[in-house]
Amino acid sequence: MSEQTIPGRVPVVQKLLTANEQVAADNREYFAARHVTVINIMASPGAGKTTLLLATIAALPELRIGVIEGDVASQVDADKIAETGTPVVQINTGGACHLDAPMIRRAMPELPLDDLDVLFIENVGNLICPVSFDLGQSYNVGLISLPEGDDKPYKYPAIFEAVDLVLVTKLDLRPYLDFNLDRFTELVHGLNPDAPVLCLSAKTGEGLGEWLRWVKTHLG
Ligand SMILES: Nc1nc2c(ncn2[C@@H]2O[C@H](COP(=O)(O)OP(=O)(O)OP(=O)(O)O)[C@@H](O)[C@H]2O)c(=O)[nH]1
Ligand SMILES: [Mg+2]
Ligand SMILES: [Zn+2]
Repeated sequence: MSEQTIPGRVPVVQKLLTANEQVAADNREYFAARHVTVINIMASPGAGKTTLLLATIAALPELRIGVIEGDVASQVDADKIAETGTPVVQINTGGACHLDAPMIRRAMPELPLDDLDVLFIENVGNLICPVSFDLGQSYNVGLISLPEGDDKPYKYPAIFEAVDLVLVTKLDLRPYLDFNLDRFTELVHGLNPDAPVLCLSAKTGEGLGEWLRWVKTHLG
């Protein structure tokens, strides 16, 4: 007998939290209790995530920053961050092409979370599945570098729908490439009308100020 056939009973179908969503919710609560703003950075391999983090750390000495580096293998990115004196944890996924909430939870005891203003998570370089795994972050930021082309919102719509901010990186390469910023911005806003699109070069510093302002105005 289905529940609908029992008089007086209203069937309620509730989405159960997946194991990842449950851990992500716990992570989010833990971060919020410590007033740590968590920014999850998603992009293709080589889009400029680590370079942007290094420029951000150098430009914001007044902020207490921590970093989680996600990579399939190696700790080369974490080593670069550690050289700046910034607390950093490397997560090696051992093959997985995204971070998940339990990985973040396991990294958390290695960071001085009570003493941080902001935690940047550099997700594994991948435009597809990182977006499907909530980590407990406060914000999602998507990076796209000029050499990748302005048609990426057509091909990877989910990431552009999920982000709170889009950063177009490697702006210094603009003279050599045919990336159409107006077309790209139009495509992004077709998917996500509220997401600001900022352009910058971590190499020259052009446009970096707007990103730094965005970070400062989104601290919890
Ligand atoms: N011209 C130019 N090159 C850049 C810029 N930002 C990063 N790069 C270069 O792009 C390459 C990749 O940069 P990373 O910061 O390592 O990129 P990533 O996204 O962290 O890469 P993965 O961690 O491997 O996914 C490096 O050779 C950087 O020097 C930029 O603003 N302009
Ligand atoms: Mg990197
Ligand atoms: Zn994946």
